[in-house]
Amino acid sequence: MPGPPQHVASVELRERLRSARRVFVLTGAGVSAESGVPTFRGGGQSAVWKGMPFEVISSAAMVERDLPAVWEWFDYRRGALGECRPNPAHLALARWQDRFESLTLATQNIDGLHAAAGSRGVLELHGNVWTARCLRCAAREDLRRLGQRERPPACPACGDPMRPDVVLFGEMLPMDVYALAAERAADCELCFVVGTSALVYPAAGLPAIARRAGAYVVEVNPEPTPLSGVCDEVLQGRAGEVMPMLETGG
Ligand code: BJW
Repeated sequence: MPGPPQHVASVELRERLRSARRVFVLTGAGVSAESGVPTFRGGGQSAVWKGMPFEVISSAAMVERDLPAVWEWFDYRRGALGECRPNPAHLALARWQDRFESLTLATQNIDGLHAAAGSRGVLELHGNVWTARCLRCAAREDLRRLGQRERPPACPACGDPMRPDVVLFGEMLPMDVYALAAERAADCELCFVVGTSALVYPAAGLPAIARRAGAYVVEVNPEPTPLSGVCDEVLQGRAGEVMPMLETGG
C-alpha cells in the first residue's frame, strides 16, 4: 500500500530515478491540461458537445450513423488544439529520452503534443487527431497535408470516405501499438502514470502489468484515481510542476 499522497518524491523514488534503466510512462489528458487542452472527465463531470456526451459522439456507432457529425466534432477539436503548445511536463518527458537507457512513452492523448515537445517513437494508443484513415483501404493521410475541406475527405488512394484516425469507444486499439506498450510495461523497472483518470481500458491496465512484473509504480495526478491505492507512490500535483521537479532529484 502506498503512503499518503505526497508533493515531493520520496528518498526511495529519488534513488530509483538514479538507478533505473528501463522506464515506462503512461500519460493521459491531464498531461496536456496545462497546455489548455480540456480533459474528458473532471469534478464528476464528463465532456459534452452539442448536448451529446463524448462517449456518444466519440463512438464507433456514431461513425456508422453520422460520419459528418464525427468530422465536425474533430474539426472543432483540431481548431482548439491549433493554439496549444507543449508544457513543462511534455518537455521534461522529452528530455527523459536521454536520461534513461530505455524510455517508453505511451499516451492515450491524440493531440500530438508529446511529439511536438520532441519525444520520439511515442506509442499513441488512441490514435492521432491530425491523421485521417480511409474507411475502405485504411490508407492514412496527414490532415495538414491533405488540405481539402471536403467532409468526409476522399481518400487520395482509392477515393472512398476517410474518418479521423482515432480510437473511439467500442473500437480496437491498434494491436501492434498496444502489444508493444504491454511488452515494455512488463519489462520496466520504474513506471509513471501521469494525468489519467485510469478509467478507460485497456490503457488503464498497463500500470498493473508493470507492477505485476515487479516495477515501482508512481502516479502523478492532483486527484485520486482507482489506481492510487495500488501504486507504490502517489505524487499529488500537476504534471507541469511535478515532472520537471523529478528531473532535479525531486
Ligand atoms: C491532471 C492535471 C494536471 C487534470 N496534471 N493530471 C474493461 C472494463 C470495463 C470496460 C472496458 C474494459 N475493456 C474495454 C472496455 C470498454 C471501453 C472502456 O474502457 N470503457 C470504460 C469507460 C468503462 N474501452 C474501449 O472501448 C476501448 N477499446 C477496447 O477495449 O477494444 C478491445 C481491445 C482490448 C485490448 C487490446 C485491443 C483492443 C477503446 C477506448 C478508446 C477511448 N477513446 C477515447 C476517445 C478518443 C477520441 C476522442 O478524443 O474523442 O480516448 S475516450 C477518452 O478517455 C480518450 C482518452 O484517451 C481516454 C482516457 O481519458 P484520460 O486521458 O484518462 O482523461 P480523463 O479526462 O478521464 O482524466 C484526466 C485526468 O487528469 C484526471 O485524473 C485529472 O485529475 C487529471 N489531471 N489536470 C496532471 N495538470
